[in-house]
Amino acid sequence: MTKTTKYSVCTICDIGCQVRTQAENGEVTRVIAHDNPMLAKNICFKGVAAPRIHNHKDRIRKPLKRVGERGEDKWEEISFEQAMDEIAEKLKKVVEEYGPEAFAVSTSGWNTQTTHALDRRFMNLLGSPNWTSGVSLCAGNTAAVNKLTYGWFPMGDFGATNCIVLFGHNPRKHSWTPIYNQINAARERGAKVIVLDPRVSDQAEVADLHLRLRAGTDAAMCLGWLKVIFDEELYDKEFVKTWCNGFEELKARVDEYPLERVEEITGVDRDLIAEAARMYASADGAIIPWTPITDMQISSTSAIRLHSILRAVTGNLDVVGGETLGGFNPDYIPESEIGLHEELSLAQKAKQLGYEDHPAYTYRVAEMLKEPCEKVWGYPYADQVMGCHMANPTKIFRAMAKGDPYPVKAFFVLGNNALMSYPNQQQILDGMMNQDLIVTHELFMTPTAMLSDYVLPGDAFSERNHIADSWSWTSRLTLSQKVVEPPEEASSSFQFWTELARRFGFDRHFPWETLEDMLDYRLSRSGRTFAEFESQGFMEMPTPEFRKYRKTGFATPSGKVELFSSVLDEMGFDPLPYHREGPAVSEEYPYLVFTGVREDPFFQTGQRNIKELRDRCPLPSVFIHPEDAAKEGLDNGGWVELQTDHGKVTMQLSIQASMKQGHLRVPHGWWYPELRGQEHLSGAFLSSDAVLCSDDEGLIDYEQGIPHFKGFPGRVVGVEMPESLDREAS
Ligand SMILES: Nc1nc2c(c(=O)[nH]1)N[C@H]1C(S)=C(S)[C@@H](COP(=O)(O)OP(=O)(O)OC[C@H]3O[C@@H](n4cnc5c(=O)[nH]c(N)nc54)[C@H](O)[C@@H]3O)O[C@H]1N2
Ligand SMILES: Nc1nc2c(c(=O)[nH]1)N[C@H]1C(S)=C(S)[C@@H](COP(=O)(O)OP(=O)(O)OC[C@H]3O[C@@H](n4cnc5c(=O)[nH]c(N)nc54)[C@H](O)[C@@H]3O)O[C@H]1N2
Ligand code: SF4
Ligand SMILES: [Mo]
Repeated sequence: MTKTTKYSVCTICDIGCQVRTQAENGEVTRVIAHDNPMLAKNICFKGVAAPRIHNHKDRIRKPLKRVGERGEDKWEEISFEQAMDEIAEKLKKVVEEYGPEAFAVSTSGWNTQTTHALDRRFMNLLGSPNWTSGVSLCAGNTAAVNKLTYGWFPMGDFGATNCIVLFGHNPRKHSWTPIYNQINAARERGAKVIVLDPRVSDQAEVADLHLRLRAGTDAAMCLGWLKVIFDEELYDKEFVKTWCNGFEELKARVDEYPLERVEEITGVDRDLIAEAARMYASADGAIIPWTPITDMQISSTSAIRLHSILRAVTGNLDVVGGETLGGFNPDYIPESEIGLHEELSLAQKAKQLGYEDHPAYTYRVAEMLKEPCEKVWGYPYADQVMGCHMANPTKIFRAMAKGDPYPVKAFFVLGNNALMSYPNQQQILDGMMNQDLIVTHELFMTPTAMLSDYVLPGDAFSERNHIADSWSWTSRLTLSQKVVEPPEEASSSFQFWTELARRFGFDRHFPWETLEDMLDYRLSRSGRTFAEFESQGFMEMPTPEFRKYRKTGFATPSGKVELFSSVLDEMGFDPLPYHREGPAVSEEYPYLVFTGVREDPFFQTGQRNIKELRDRCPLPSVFIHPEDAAKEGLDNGGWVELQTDHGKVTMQLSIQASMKQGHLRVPHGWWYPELRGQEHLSGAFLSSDAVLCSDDEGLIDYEQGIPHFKGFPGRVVGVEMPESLDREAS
């Protein structure tokens, strides 16, 4: 028996813990804690279950070609060569007939980390701007919107901070474990923690202050904090005077939000709002870590900008214990360069879906920030978390379904369950049914894969070499080593894009034969190869430098922190942040529904087929407050339909005293792998939050076109248990 132990970056979820992976006789056997004591606690039970996932009997191991009707789930096995030849031929046909913009890609770098921006490179050479990702509802869009204000997406200095503000964000032992550990360590040092959450979340339970705001009112809350900070002169006057533009204009806007108004909007007592604002502003080093809550609401752009503005005016930018603007790691060629964004013509960039109406994270803004980005960060298309020049997903699905404003006819999905990962699931289905070519690169037969023409088997993190750089969010490089070969014909997304590129004659731009060649290339400026890197250690990070802006200015058009956004102004949007109310509850739909509260055993739409994990959470639940349940006459554990004016889902009811009255929680990502062959698309429409949430023009954030997942009107109605979900009977 030969036993191997290697360093890995776990990609079961997207925080990328550093762990170790063991294999015996060519099979992954265990994922264990890191041998560095600083990293040893960063592992959760999903990571421990990785061998169960990587060795699972249902993993796709051979390229599959559709033989039945689309979505019928009937396949024949073909060779990788044949699959790539046919895919290339069909994509060429779509491009000839409809133009390169008729080709769209949806992906999620966390799962297909071996892409190295070769998808963008291929698309840019071909002429298509229509790349999007699940990160458009997560840290990707936050990164792009942060750039509007100070040209970079910072990372909180958890190690030295004295105050942590969590807007909904709820890291815990089995959810974003490293951040949970860092918050705990800070708390033990005496740092204060402020939580803003309608529920009593895990973090709220142990917070110094808990503000139970109404869902979807984060922007108003931040405006209230600014009101206190300005009125009580708690801001960093010197920094504001020297480094910020538009202070007077912002102050006038903030004056429109006296605490009485903020109390009315958020439902939080004005004294508590003031206390929290003071605690944050007067801490010596305070952070507002990234949160997905403000990535998914009708005032998303304003709310994210308000976090940026709070960081800036309180003097927390690029200081010890505040928010660090790290910049690119000089030893690793960033995806921003590999993507070849300068190859795409301005005319094609302007066709990017979202460019006209909801441009905040599209090429339109990237072009406006090009010069300052190059000056400050060394790259014109400085991208972080892959989010800085994306197409708008809603617009892509509309173009796929309706040909509006032009047809999209070929759709590639890599490491993303696109059908269920954006709002308005019916439109996504309509769009997919209307394609000439769909290709999915996956580990498992997801509902999205079932709708494809070709399904290619992907590799998993134990089967590939990688150096993770958090998609340029931090400047840390972490080693992930291959410990076993991918099963049968499974292969990396690197291989997919290079093989496709060769079939399009882009060989010159895709000179790499192997993934290791690619890693050698990315390390080339440091004069090392991947083999040398892995022999030298498992992690590298440049020594942080602070207040770098004193040398370079900020990467914005004015070189300052733009409290008044010149970019938004130039595009005809409100240059100052505001609160916009989500759709109102009514007699018919009296509750505010929010999506989220991730379940511990699963990452997003994944792992429902992994027994060890599924047993921990067999079925999806709607959370409701006890008094609301009593009012509705509903019992704990009973079956309900959660209905909105957009759709309905079926789940169990979970009565929880921690819920805020008037609110309902719907989980994300439920489908039923065990119902394959029984229910259409394995029950993808039975319990998915994406069915409930609309993406109508009037209901999305103006600047980015982001849906309002945090507080849309709904109701619950008791129903019989759906037969197909009777787990006892099955
Ligand atoms: N409706 C709705 N949509 C949402 C959200 C929501 O709450 N509601 N949340 C948003 C958020 S926060 C995020 S981060 C995104 C997440 O979006 P994604 O990160 O794309 O997550 P999933 O959509 O679950 O798709 C992941 C797929 O990748 C596959 N996979 C896993 N590892 C690998 C691999 O190594 N290679 C390949 N090829 N495939 C792999 C899994 O089997 C799974 O099917 O979704 C966003 N979309
Ligand atoms: N086990 C596990 N861990 C995960 C994931 C997973 O799928 N499974 N996904 C990872 C990913 S990609 C992400 S994005 C994160 C998400 O994880 P978190 O950042 O923790 O976000 P959620 O779990 O969606 O919701 C957190 C809290 O937001 C509150 N909330 C709801 N609406 C609002 C609102 O309008 N305003 C405010 N202030 N609070 C609100 C909810 O009550 C909830 O307690 O988790 C990561 N960690
Ligand atoms: S939190 Fe768990 S699933 Fe996520 S990267 Fe870490 S070990 Fe893996
Ligand atoms: Mo996320």
